[in-house]
Parts: sequence; C-alpha cells; structure tokens
Amino acid sequence: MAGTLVVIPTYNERENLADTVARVRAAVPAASVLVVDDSSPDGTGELADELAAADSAVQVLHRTTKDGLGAAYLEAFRWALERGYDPIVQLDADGSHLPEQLPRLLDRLEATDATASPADLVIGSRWVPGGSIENWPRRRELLSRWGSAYARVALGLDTRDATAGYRAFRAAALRRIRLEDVNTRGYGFQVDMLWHAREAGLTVVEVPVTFVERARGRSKMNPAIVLEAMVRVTGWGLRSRFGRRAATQSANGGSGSAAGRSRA
Ligand SMILES: Nc1nc2c(ncn2[C@@H]2O[C@H](COP(=O)(O)OP(=O)(O)O)[C@@H](O)[C@H]2O)c(=O)[nH]1
Ligand SMILES: [Mg+2]
Repeated sequence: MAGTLVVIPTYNERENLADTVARVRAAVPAASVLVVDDSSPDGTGELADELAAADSAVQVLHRTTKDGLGAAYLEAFRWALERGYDPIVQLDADGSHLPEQLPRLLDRLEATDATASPADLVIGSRWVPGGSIENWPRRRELLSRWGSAYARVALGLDTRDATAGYRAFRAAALRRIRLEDVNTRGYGFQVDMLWHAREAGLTVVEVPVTFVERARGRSKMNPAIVLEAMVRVTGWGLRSRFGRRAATQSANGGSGSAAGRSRA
C-alpha cells in the first residue's frame, strides 16, 4: 500500500508552494505529496521539481496546458489510483486549506472514533458549526454560500459546503465514481464530484475547518468559471428532476437517480 497522497494543484503559486508542502509534510509526515502544475509561467513547476529533488516523498505532475482545476485533479486521481495511493487528499497550494487540520479529515475518514460511521469522502467544511473563514472578501463569501445553497437545492445534496476544495477520498470510493463522466473544467468540478459521489452511493461527511484567504499570489477564480458551474448545476438538477418524474411514472422504477443519498 502506497499510503496517503496529498494532491496540490498549482498555477502561479511560486510564493506559496514551498511553505504549503513543508506544512503538509510536518502535519502528516507519512503522507506523500503530488504537485500538479499546469506549466505556470512564474516557475512554480521548476520550484516543485526542486522540492521533489530534496524530498523523495514529493513528486510532480507537469501538464502542458492550463485547462482548469478539474482537469488537473482528474489526471492526478488517475495517477494516484494507478500507483495504489489511499487515501487521496485535495489541498490548495495558497494556504487557504490549513495542513495542520488535515489529521482531522484523515481521522474522520478512518473513523478512529468507534462511535463515528464510516465515510467514503470527508469534506473540510466552512459552513458547518465550528467551520469558519478568515479574511475572505464578502463577495467571495456570498458566492460560496450562495453556490452551496444553490447546489443543495438544485441537486438535492445534503452537503453544507458543496464547493469546498479541501477533501479526503478513500481510493475505493474514487474508483466507484465514474471519473470519465466528470468533465467540469473549473471549480464546478467540486460540485460535479459530489454529484457523482451521490450517484455512486458514497457516504459524504463534513468536518469543520478554518479557511484562510491567501496572503500571497492571486486567485484564479473568474466569471467564466462561475458561469460554467451555474449552467452545469442547473442542467444536472433539471435532468435529475425530469429523470425522477419519468421514473415515478414508469411501473418499475426506472432511472434510480435518487439512489444512495449522501449522509453529510
Ligand atoms: N493545476 C492547476 N491548478 C489550478 C488551476 N486553477 C487553479 N489552480 C490551483 O487551485 C487552487 C485553488 O485556486 P485559487 O485560485 O486559490 O482559487 P480560490 O481559492 O477559489 O480563489 C490553487 O492552488 C491554484 O493554484 C488550473 O487551471 N490548473
Ligand atoms: Mg485560493
């Protein structure tokens, strides 16, 4: 067993990457790190190579074009599954996801507490009791809260923080998700994965985290990314409602799109 892999996607994170990798290695020394860089113009990929040369637990996946966070994660997941890593963690490079809180996610995934139910996917959540944000602009907070609420209503998800990017998956759970059907390029990828996790009948659990706005570098969020997410969530929502109605009308149940609701 290759153990825990922490996937860190990067695009122009030269000022943040070394610190984030060092903090992950300190917080969970047994975990390996995979930096997935989309040929950042600022040299983040070269810095990642230097970090990998200095520490055998750090590896780098270089992608030739920037085609979105979702595409980078999907390639990383395939890479990780081929090599037997388990569990597989998503963590931003910019310091927003505190590596010091990663043991909290991993402990919950492993359900070390005898009273906890097993989980397939643990989400580091801003919007459950105990979760919080620090220094986030009001408009980003509203976008995140509104986006999560919209995804909950449109898709019937139970997850409070549906757009969260701090996540830990069991490898077996990732294998049950039809990754070839996940094709959202931008940040809507997070909702897309949750939607597919629900379809696959996975158990999704949220643990509270503190999300800290980046101190260095710039966000890659843009209106096109928000629009892509909105259009897709609306489309999935309509499709699932339409499918459900068709299923109710048919004598023997049909599409089964409501199977395996997450118990977040
Ligand atoms: N490989 C890759 N990483 C990306 C891409 N877009 C964003 N990222 C990384 O994904 C993480 C989250 O992006 P960020 O811009 O901080 O988004 P925000 O926190 O929503 O403002 C950061 O580590 C980024 O460097 C991309 O297209 N490719
Ligand atoms: Mg960020």
